[in-house]
Amino acid sequence: MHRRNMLAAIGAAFVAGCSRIGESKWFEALVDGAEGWHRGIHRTLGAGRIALAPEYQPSDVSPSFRGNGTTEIDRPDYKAALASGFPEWRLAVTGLVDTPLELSLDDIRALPQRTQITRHDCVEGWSAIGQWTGPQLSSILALAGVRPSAAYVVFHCADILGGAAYYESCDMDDALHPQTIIAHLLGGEPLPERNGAPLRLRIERQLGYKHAKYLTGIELVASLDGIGLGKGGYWEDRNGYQWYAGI
Ligand SMILES: Nc1nc2c(c(=O)[nH]1)N[C@H]1C(S)=C(S)[C@@H](COP(=O)(O)O)O[C@H]1N2
Ligand SMILES: [Mo]
Repeated sequence: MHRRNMLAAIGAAFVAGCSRIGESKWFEALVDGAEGWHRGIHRTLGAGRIALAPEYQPSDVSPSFRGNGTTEIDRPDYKAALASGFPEWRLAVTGLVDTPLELSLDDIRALPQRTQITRHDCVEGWSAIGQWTGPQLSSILALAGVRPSAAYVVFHCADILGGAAYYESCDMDDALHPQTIIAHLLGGEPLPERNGAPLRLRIERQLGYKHAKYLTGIELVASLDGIGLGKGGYWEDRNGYQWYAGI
């Protein structure tokens, strides 16, 4: 059997088993989000759930982490917020959650933090290694309480490109992955504007365009229909980029 098919088969058996056991709220949430789950199984469930992206040493960090896509937001409100350290910036957590949240940067900094040195790969043909710090997305989702019907997390951004807001999305597998964090520090310093100040997603098993910058909201949804043009991300909608951009 082809390795990928074998993993899918193992994954399907695994999910069926867990579904019967229903041992935790998270498992129920994952298993009940059947649409997204089946899409997930189609790739590499089993290995995918536990595989970590490589992490590097401080000596491997690139001297400067270039910016790409939107690298500045030319709006007076954003510039003023940047200058004052974003005291009023909020990350809204909405959609299929028990408790919608409005998190300030202080709230984000008060959560348990993860620091990881990872390589960013952009489809345009460049890579950089950076040290990112922030809470795991799973901590934020646990605070909000994800409803069983949620299958995807949508990331809303503050920048508007050609009339449409940048956005991205992932399934619950990547959302709950330990290396999926909401970063507020790069190299121990607040994110520079070009890298997505004040908050950006790091989703380390996927390509650069999935790492949404300038985050304003996280929305839990059952389907990606009706979000943007329906393909799960700004570039997925426009250039036919893959929704699952595994590295
Ligand atoms: N909000 C937003 N996020 C974004 C983009 C963007 O234009 N806007 N570009 C994406 C692309 S294609 C890449 S490669 C990375 C670049 O991150 P960097 O600017 O920190 O290098 O951000 C991604 N996230
Ligand atoms: Mo990119």
